[in-house]
Amino acid sequence: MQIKTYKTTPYDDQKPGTSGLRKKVKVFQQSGYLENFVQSIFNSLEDFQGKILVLGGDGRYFNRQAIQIIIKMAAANGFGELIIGQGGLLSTPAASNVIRKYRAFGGIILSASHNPGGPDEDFGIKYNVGNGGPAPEKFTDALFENSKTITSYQMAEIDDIDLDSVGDVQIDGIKIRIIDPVADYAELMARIFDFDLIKQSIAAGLITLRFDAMHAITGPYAKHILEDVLGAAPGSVFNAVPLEDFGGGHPDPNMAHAHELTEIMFGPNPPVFGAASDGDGDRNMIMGANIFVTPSDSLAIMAANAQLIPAYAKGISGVARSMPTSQAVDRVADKLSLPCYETPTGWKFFGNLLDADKITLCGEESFGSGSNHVREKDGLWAVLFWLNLLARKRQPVEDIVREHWQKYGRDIYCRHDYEAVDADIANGIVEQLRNQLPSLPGKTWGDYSVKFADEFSYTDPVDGSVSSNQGIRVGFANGSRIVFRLSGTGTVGATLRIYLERYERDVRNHDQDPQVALAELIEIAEQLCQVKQRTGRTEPSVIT
Ligand code: VG1
Ligand code: CO
Repeated sequence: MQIKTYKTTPYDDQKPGTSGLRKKVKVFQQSGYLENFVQSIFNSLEDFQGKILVLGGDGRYFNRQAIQIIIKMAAANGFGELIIGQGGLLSTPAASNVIRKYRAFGGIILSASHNPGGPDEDFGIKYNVGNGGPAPEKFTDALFENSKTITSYQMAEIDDIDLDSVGDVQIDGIKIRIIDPVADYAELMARIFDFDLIKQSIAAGLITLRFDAMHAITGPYAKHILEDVLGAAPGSVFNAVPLEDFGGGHPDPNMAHAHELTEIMFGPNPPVFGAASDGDGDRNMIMGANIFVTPSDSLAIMAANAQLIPAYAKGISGVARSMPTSQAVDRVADKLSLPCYETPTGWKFFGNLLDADKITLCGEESFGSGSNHVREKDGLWAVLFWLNLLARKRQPVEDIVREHWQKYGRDIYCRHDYEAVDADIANGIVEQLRNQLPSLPGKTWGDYSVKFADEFSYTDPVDGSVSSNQGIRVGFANGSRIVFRLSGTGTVGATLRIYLERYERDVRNHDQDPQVALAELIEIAEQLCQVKQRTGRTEPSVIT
């Protein structure tokens, strides 16, 4: 194999965020930009010669071009085998599964997840390690350092690979396998859930469903599993063909962006169950007839009912949630005497806990949940979990949620995002919040008296690594909480996220609109951070 070395100069902005490097496509199209980042990944790895690298993406604009470049670079750098999803496609959870199943050294996933796609929109790339999970911070820090000093990258002088034909090709020292992106994943799901029972419930008309794939990667996965295997009516899965620009929308499964599904579920004659997934298939939104289940509640309900699912019937070892996720799952863990961990935002922090079997289930408020079956959050897995639960319980989604609240109380929750805020203003807000922390305890607004105020820092219980500055927490004596943090996935300016939560034990108060129930906390949050005042905005860009 002919290998050519190209001289390059470093870019100074290749620091991975919450989930890899995300930038505008135009940034990635700059000369050597993608190549520098990929070579920096390889330069940060050791002992991978001759081993397997998994490669796939969410199919967004630039996916195919990027894959051809990465194939040539992986070949030049000495990988022995590449496993690539047909068409260059692999959902994020499917990629995690393929890495694990074929004992790959690691994988490169091309995705900007829920961010829009297209020539003027976003692209992303991240490296996952051998356990199938996102590389830990130690690795991404080293990668960033390498990207600042890189002087050259290597490419094999080979032709573009046909990504559309399943099968193996051997090119000099490297084997390239194009696999069906859905098959291994579908087989894994069939091992976790009671497919026969779900199938019967669908056939009997007990479960009717709609799934919005948002023109993104889960289309082919959901169509195959929900319609072909489980027998849901044709058309149950809609927006099922992945498009390079996701049809111009935000492939983000929440009521703001998945409005088609929301209209169906709150419209006339809604089906029993509704769900949506994001650009790369790792997020999920769960709905029932006339009800939206918050991701934090969904995680808690899954934990409380895990024994009804075949793969978790023997019990779960523990649970974890990201810090801004509501405390609903903590209450379940408490009742079941299970360990419960609070981690920083981002799936990479769950990896060690899952590997060490300290937890079985985990989730984030940002529409992400998962288990030890892979090392990424998994949208369709959550959907199948709920379908299995519905088939077992034979109750409407709403009843399951209300009964859960009756038993554990309700953590009324919402998140306000202020997107594309000027970076200096956003940093000023955080700085100012940080400065206020020592003076906050004891401060009182009506029923809300501050019990603690700090900046979240996490010490990994498995490897002892410390991650600081993970968000500002203000906790109140009545159990309510406000969290402030800056997003690490955006590509324009800064995004301030404000997470609000209030605990309500009394069943008579469970039927409240979160925006109303949380009004006082929303006002306190503004007094603390003054985002409206500082940006001149009157309301958040998105409320979820
Ligand atoms: C957001 C979410 C976080 C999630 C991350 C990646 O990060 O808040 O919970 O893990 O996206 O999800 P941030 O830093 O913007 O708040 V995905 O579906 O983009 O891979
Ligand atoms: Co995603």
